Amino acid sequence: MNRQRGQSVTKHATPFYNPPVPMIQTLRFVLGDQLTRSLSSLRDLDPVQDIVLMVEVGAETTYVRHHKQKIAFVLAAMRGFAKSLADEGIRVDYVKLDDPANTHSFTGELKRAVARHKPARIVATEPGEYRVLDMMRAWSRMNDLPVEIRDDDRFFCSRAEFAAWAANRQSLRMEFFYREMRRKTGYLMQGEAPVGGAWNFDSENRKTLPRGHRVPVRRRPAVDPALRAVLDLVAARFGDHFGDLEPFAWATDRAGALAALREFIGERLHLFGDYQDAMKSGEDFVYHAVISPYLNAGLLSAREVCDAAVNAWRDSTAPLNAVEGFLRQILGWREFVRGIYWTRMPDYAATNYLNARRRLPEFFWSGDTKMNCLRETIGATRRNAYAHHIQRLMIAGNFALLAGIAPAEIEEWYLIVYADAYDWVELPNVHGMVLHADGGVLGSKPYAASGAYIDRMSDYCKTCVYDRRKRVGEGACPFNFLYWNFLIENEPKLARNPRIAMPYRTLGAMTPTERESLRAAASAFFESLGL
Ligand code: FAD
Ligand code: DLZ
Ligand code: SF4
Repeated sequence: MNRQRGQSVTKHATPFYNPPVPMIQTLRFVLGDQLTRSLSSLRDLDPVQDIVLMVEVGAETTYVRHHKQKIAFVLAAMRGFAKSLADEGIRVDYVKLDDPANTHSFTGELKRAVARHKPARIVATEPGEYRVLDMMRAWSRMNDLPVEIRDDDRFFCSRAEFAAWAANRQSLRMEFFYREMRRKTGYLMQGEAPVGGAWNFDSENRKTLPRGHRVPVRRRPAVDPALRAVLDLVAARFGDHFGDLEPFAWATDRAGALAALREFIGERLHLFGDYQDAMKSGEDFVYHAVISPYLNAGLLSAREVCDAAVNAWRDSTAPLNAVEGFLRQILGWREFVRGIYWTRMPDYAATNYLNARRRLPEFFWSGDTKMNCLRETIGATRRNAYAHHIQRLMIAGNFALLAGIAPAEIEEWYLIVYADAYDWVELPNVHGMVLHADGGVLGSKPYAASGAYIDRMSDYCKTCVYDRRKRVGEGACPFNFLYWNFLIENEPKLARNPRIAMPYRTLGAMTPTERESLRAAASAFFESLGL
């Protein structure tokens, strides 16, 4: 059969046309988080001579046991993207998860595809995980073919550019990197100076939600038949994974992702700055954008998101503190953590500066804990495969830091439970920002906080069985004694850090008996959790 240009190809285990006419020149392998039409590996695609390979494989769905919604999001988005390529007249060889011949690994499926199509070469875009880059590096030898691995230029800062910036710097601080990115892109700049005369409006951005304040309701996309099929597949195959599958929280195509971006810019961006650190019971999204899965999988580009935010400031629909605060997350933190990941891996993941060794408590999976802040955060995570930044950092992360949970245990949890989690972004955030396991490469101090911070930024403590004002004794908030116990346990490593000098001064003023009672409260707590 002579395949016409414009005919799409899906789910073939065996050669789908015979003989291949015309010869396949280039096999372009697109991964599940590379769903962007302008992807570097698709850029010079010739619809006549080239074929795009996309594969749903068991190894990726279960190398960690992802949240059900994460698997459904990635598979539905992959299928949608493959269809959009096919609609454009591009030939796509798409291997589905339930294909009986599926070998369930990237390498195995590439090998089968090479046998099917006999391409002259393979082109791919570099992956978001070191684990997969390692695989890709073996593909040329294994298939006896040239394999070109192209830069992933969906980021403002290339890996090489970050490495050059980082070289010879004593310490890598996000703030200085971010300023470079502002200068490079010209976002919110007036010549060499930042618009508004400051790089940062954080002092305006720490408000709590006023009593009775109603956050606009985030809309959920409708479930169409294609998504229904994926949801049913995930329910049947991954029913025992963490998290609720429905109601499903995510759009799975570019149109839906763009609608979500528009909704954020129109309805929430203006208060993003004010309430970016706020937490409230029952408010799973507050004023956050809720677009990270779309950005990371390629349904939205970082540039269009930043453009949209800056345009809202130009149109006076969002104030500078909101737009700068938002830009800093994408142009600053997102690019910075990626740079750290690729300049420091693979050694980065193996560090454990604070020698944290405890196991992850079971309640991180069940949500069954009396600590209201953690129950809220884990509950939201189960419902949506999402928690906002402050819940990730100051509730779940803070607990893991204070309790000395082993980095690998809590990193796996984050990689599993969030729909936006890929190693390049999850690992530096957890390993560096939360756990300080890198000894200060990513941040100058650990974000350790007691119950007072959580009480200030949320309403969680009001309905909690624990008393956030009590350090020890009956009903004392665990974040309090764990906080002081953490400072005591890590005194030799942290006491000289000028950024946490103040709590160490308070600790220094405590009597040995007070210190001992904090240690005893923490020990009893760990014992009660079997840690
Ligand atoms: P908003 O708060 O509205 O921010 C806008 C965008 O900025 C986000 O969509 C995201 O792309 C970017 N961003 C903000 N903060 C960061 C950051 N620290 N690092 C990288 N990008 C950032 N983000 C992920 O995309 N994947 C992860 O696996 C991930 N794991 C995290 C783990 C921990 C412990 C912490 C503290 C943060 C983690 N983040 C991760 C960063 C951040 O929490 C999420 O990007 C954010 O919550 C996504 O929701 P949003 O789109 O509503 O973000
Ligand atoms: C997360 C994920 C899942 C669940 N499944 C697939 C898949 O079946 N096929 C695929 O190409 N990608 C999947 N992904 C995303 C990959 O894990 C991701 O592309 C790599 O980790 C590199 O970042
Ligand atoms: Fe969390 Fe403590 Fe507040 Fe309870 S009292 S919600 S455990 S910080």
